[in-house]
Amino acid sequence: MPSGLRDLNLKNSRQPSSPQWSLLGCGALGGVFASLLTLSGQSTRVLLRDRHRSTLHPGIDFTSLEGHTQLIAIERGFVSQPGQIKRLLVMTKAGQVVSALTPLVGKLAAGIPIILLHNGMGIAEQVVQLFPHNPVIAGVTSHGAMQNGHFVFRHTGKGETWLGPVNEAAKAHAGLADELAAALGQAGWDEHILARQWQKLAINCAINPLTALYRLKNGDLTGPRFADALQQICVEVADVMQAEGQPTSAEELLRRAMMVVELTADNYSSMYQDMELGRETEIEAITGFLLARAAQHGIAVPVNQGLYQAIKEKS
Ligand code: KPL
Repeated sequence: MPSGLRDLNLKNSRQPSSPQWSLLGCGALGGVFASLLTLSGQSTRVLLRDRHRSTLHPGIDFTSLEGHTQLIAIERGFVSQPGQIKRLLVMTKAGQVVSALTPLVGKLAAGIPIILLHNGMGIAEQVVQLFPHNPVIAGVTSHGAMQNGHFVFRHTGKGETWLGPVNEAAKAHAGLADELAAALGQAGWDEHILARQWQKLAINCAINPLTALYRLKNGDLTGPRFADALQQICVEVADVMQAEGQPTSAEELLRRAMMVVELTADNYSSMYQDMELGRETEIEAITGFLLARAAQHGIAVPVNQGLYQAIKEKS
């Protein structure tokens, strides 16, 4: 038990047999979302891989934004025997979405919505191929989270969350955003989620590789040291976005990125955390996706290319 655990409140120890939410991917952000959903009274089951069968844990050790620590009882299930799934929230790292979902092919009933919340782009299209009879919803979130041990999570930043349809069937599920809002304080539905995904991708291209390479907090990106690099990253991303039919400008992207830098000044980016812990980063789905789109349009993106290579070499 971590020493910081002061207030042992075992919440929601009685779970209904079929939870409202099934969550795949209980990393930092997944753990925080599972905690917030449970605390809001929405039953949540965390689906783990079979290799975790023998790992015992009494629940999630959750520290809120206000610094209040409590133990939350959480139902655990296993991907091989997932039980009845009403809706599936996927919060694995981008690179693991497809492999985590593959065992559920043939087990997930048609019509059950799959909600994808990860950094980067290019994954949702693969999920639609895997599950042609399910509504697929893409989301972006700017909440901050940290994992400080096995099932030990801290909510480090209150952000915004947006969901939107990837396929036609998903358009009937706008109400899911209201349910998430009840847990997170805010969540919205946007039919044009692609635009928000690109905006988030731009922010991640700017913040994540630099903070991971130079081992910095997000807030350390302010000031003259990184001004040129950030400017160049945004110029290149804006070029690609415009070619993709996403109206934007380098100035707008830089302004948004710097706003996030300020709002999350004390946080370590997810890529920083992944590199520190020796985990696979999301560079492929973030900068890698940008490079692929840039290549299709014949646009040179040398600064992003350099950051991509540097991260690949270091991880
Ligand atoms: O999404 C993020 C991440 O760390 O992956 C930002 C917005 C950069 C916050 O740290």
